[in-house]
Amino acid sequence: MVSAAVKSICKDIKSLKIQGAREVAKSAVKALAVQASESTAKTVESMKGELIEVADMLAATRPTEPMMRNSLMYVFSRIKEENPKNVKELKEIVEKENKDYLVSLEKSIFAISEYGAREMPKGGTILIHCHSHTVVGIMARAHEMGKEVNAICCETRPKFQGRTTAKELSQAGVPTRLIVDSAVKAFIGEADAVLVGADSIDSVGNLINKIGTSTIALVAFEKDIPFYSAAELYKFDPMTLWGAITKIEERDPSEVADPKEFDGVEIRNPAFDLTLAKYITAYITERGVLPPSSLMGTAIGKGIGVENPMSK
Ligand code: RUB
Repeated sequence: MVSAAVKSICKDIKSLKIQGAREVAKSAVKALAVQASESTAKTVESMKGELIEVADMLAATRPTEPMMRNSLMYVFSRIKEENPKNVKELKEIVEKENKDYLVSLEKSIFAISEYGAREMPKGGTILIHCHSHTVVGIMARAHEMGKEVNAICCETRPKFQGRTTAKELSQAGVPTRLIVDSAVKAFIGEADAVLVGADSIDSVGNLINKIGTSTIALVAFEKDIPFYSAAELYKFDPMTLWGAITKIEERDPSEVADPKEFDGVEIRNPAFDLTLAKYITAYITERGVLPPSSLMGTAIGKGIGVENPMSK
């Protein structure tokens, strides 16, 4: 039986109470640990079945989140390697993996913040879209290093995650301006770099991130302004190695406007869009600053996606 606490985590991910790919992944791994600890299953097989059901539920909450899927897959691969003999051992493995995963996430955001902060130009104006914990980490570290960066945040319709970024950066001491998304072209001339997060990266280095990212990349390209994406290697989607096309999550129309007030109008609400690799200067990862063409090789080097999921 799926635990009530797990259902509540799924609800919070779906509603964006938990947002940003890394927080989503972190909560998903925690949900597995909660399920394991609360499980009353009597056999290893039945408990594995419960964990698979929970993993499927979690993965369905946000279809454009490979970091969540990669992280869950990692826990399952550890279970397979450890080959628990009884339910107690299985519970201990899942709990340990949850703890180790949190430590590894802390290490990776520390490294990304360090690499990213070094990459930011001294005294630079950085244009930011949406809310990414990784981007905030880089900007806060750059500020700490004395790089005197300042930020222009797009508010990010329809859910305004950019306002969260603006508040967090301002609290961290970074001089910050907030603009509406449609003002990007009016302000891009003031920017020295664009910095966004990443939800998914495909096998040719294309980026899938919050809707509006690809328009900003085009505008930046036209003005020759460097465009960076801050991304853990777990954002790489190994399914794209085998021909899968990244599914773009379409969210409820009511996030955009009340459908009752728009009789006969189809309201569309895609959450993400795809930015071609050619518009991306570099990905800032825990293994360093990488051009899009090196991302896949480095992710595979980390053990992500080496096995064809269709092969038995
Ligand atoms: C958030 C978003 C972020 C990435 C990266 O979208 O697009 O740029 O998830 O975030 P949403 P992080 O608000 O729909 O989740 O760096 O925190 O992983």
